[in-house]
Amino acid sequence: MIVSETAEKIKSMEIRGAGRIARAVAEALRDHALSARATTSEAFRHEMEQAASLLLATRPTAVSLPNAVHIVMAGLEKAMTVDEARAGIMTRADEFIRSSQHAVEQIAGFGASHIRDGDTILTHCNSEVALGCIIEAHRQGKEIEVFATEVRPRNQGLITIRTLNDAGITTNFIVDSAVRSFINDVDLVIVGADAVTVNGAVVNKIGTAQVAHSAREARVNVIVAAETYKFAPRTILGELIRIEERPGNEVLPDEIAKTLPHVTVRNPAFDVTPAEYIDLIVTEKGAIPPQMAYVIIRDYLGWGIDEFHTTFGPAGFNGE
Ligand code: RI2
Repeated sequence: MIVSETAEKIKSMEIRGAGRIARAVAEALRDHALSARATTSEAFRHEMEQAASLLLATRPTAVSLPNAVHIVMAGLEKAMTVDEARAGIMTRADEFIRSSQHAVEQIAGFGASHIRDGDTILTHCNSEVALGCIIEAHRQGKEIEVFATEVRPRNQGLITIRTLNDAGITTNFIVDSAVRSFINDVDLVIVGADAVTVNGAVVNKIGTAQVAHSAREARVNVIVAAETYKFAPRTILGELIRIEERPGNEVLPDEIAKTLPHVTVRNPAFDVTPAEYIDLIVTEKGAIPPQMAYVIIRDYLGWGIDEFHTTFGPAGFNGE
């Protein structure tokens, strides 16, 4: 797929979910490298950087996006010729896609072991990795039941209940505001993540913080399923994750909004759940307490602070 097409689909959320976005970006950069016409390595690098900028500008919150760009673009390092640069990008993109898919499978295995026979699980939004854990537990023969939220305004809960239904898992579909009413029937909350900061806070679909708060009050454990490339290295430098605010007409149709001149619709797509509301983050490298997020950034993303400045400039890495 051409880069502008992928960028458009990410913006419109036709391609959505932090992991899927990351793989789509890697694929777009790979295809761009393959079709680039540049005849000098400088021109090739410039073309790739333009493509990367277009992709980085699509959605600001899921850190899997700039992380995937960073990982793939590192294929340009040390390349002397166009052929070497092209091969570098393509190899890194293929490796990223493969390891991302593998991570989803590994997390499913680790996450499933935290689900007991007879558990009722609540999930919010549509997370490939969180659902992977639930489906794997079911596949292992555990009797489980799920509560899935609707997820206003984009209704990603509909994708979740379709997936759970197709897997043959007994599921209760509830409106977002019913979480408090059912939390005492729930044994475990499992959600995904768009970003994990250095202090272990989790940025995920709007409403996750309320779910975690209810769970905390009811003494229900909260597990976050997140690949290591959803951890945000630049938060070490004090950079904050930008929360995407989407158009108001996703919440209230324009025809109604225009009759209400004193009303402004606010539509943040994500919120921040503090580390103390989270019991465990399950990554493909194993489960960690959220307070150990720094170790994941240091040991598995492996990026020193110097690298932020050399590869993308002081602030360019986050697409801002
Ligand atoms: P996986 C989604 O964002 C949801 O917030 C979900 O929890 C998160 O990405 C992670 O998804 P959106 O794209 O990578 O629906 O686990 O705004 O699939």
